[in-house]
Amino acid sequence: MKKNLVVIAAMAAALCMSVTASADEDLITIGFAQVGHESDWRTASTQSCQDVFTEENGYDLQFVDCDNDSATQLEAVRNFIEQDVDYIIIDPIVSTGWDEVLTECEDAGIPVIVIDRTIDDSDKYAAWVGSNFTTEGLACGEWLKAYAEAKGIEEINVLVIEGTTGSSAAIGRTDGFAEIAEREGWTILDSQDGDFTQTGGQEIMESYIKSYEGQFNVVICQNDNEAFGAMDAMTAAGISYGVDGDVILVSFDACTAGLEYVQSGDINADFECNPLAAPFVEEVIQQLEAGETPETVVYMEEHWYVNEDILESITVTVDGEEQEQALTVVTDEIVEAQY
Ligand code: GYE
Repeated sequence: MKKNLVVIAAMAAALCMSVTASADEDLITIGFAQVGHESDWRTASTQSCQDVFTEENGYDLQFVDCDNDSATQLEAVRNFIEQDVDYIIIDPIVSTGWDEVLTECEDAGIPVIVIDRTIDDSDKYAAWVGSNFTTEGLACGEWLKAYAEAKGIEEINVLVIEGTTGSSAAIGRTDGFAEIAEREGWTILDSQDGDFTQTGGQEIMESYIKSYEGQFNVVICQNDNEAFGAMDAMTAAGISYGVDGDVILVSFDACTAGLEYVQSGDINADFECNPLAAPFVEEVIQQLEAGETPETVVYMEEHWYVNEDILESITVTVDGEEQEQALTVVTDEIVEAQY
């Protein structure tokens, strides 16, 4: 009797294992080489993928936080090839140095989907889902022009705190803004890398204050976390900023905390970059699964947020085409609904 029980238990265990194994085999395996954990934006981006690519939804997600290190990111992709995952998602820390490893993915027959930042030296991927960072930089410049006019501010002396050097997000935002600054004859006193972090933003702002105190009236931070650091540095130095301050403070991302500062008037304007790409990536994967050809370029929808109701919209010219977009005054509902 005892012996039989043991046999039954063993059979049950074997059955159970084979059920799990076949369920696992049905899952689509995805390797995701994420940039790191440098910002609120990044946390929201990671969460978006972890929410969508769950076992319940039919996925097995292998997640690697590359801690803003390009070598780690290349290694992560190569490990995914070795594991023979079904798809690889890459958010490229920097925009170059990709062709070799993407060729290896192609040779292994693993489709790559790029999200957020772009890869600029290879086209060996199935699709890209993200934002137009140059448009964001242009929008920031056009807004500043219209805002300064509305406020009667004639001289514009800017300090820029850039994002990670070599990332397409920093390149696009820098170039877009610089195009308007040049057209308008503004002075960009300095433009340095704050690495998209709060500490980076604070350190760069502290050194800017030492070098340029009294000479600047605009600070452009290329993400919210840098803006929080810059605010701390300016507060400590007794420099006022925001809607009632001496310095116009502008940011990108528009995550919850950033929007709270727009609402309180500490940040004048925040140009959204939408991190919730995973549902669109899933669509691409499902199309590939069905043997269909997905859209190769998918842009996220985003808003431009302000504190004051003095301008209605901004028009930017992207690749010779005019695009008008409304400015949105931040409300409690908007803050609550944001990531
Ligand atoms: O703006 C920043 C993050 O690549 C668009 O990376 C993204 C940027 C985002 O660290 O907060």
